[in-house]
Amino acid sequence: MSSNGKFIVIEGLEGAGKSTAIATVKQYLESRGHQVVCTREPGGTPLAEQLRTLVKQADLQEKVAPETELLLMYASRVQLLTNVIRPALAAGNWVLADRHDLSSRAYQGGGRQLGDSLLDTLRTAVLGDTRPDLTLYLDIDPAQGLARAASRGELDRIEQEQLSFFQRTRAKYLEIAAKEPNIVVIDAGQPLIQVQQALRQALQAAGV
Ligand code: T5A
Repeated sequence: MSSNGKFIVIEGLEGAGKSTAIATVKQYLESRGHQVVCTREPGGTPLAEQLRTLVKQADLQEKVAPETELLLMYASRVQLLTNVIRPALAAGNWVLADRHDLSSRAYQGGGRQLGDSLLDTLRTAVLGDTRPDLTLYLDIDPAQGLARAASRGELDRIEQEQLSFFQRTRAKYLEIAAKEPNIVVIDAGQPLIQVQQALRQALQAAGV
């Protein structure tokens, strides 16, 4: 927990509606007088954006090992935490993040089936005591989310994974959310207007 600004994260599978949710939450926070800094992961700094391009690249001529993928995500995250998130919180801004550490736990821990101990070691080393105050997880059936993502055009390397990968990822998201009280599950399969209402209710319930 930060004693200055607060750190809010939006999570979910591809096509869950994270970009749309960011706009809703940003407007809500700004209407309450908060200065909001938006981030995305992987990415959000010049080096981290290069890592994002690499990790999403679909036409690599080699297999990407799950551990490589995980380390690239955390390399990007260290840059963002160090150069953007911590300075913004310390300056009293609120940080609104499009994905953060929970994505690695769900995609690499659940989807890629990497062990908890590797994830826990990296999390401890990279995050320190910078943890989200609130995470809004947009839960969607993977087939529905991927259909939304596919309607926008070409799929990146991760989006080209089998449905079973996204089913494992979703199961991990839900498993973690059931255990951690600062993660709120929002049904993202509803019409947009209802998702937006659920987001505002979750923010109100959290006292934001
Ligand atoms: N990744 C990331 C990891 O594996 N590990 C990690 O640690 C991290 C940080 C990042 C990729 O990297 C992986 C996960 C990802 O594969 P990304 O671009 O950040 O990639 O994430 P995506 O999930 O691919 O982003 P998308 O843009 O696909 O998803 P969004 O933002 O959730 O979806 P959005 O808001 O653009 O909406 C998609 C479409 O659906 C419509 C929207 O209008 C849009 O057309 N829509 C709705 N339609 C009907 N009803 C609703 N309720 C709707 N909400 C949105």
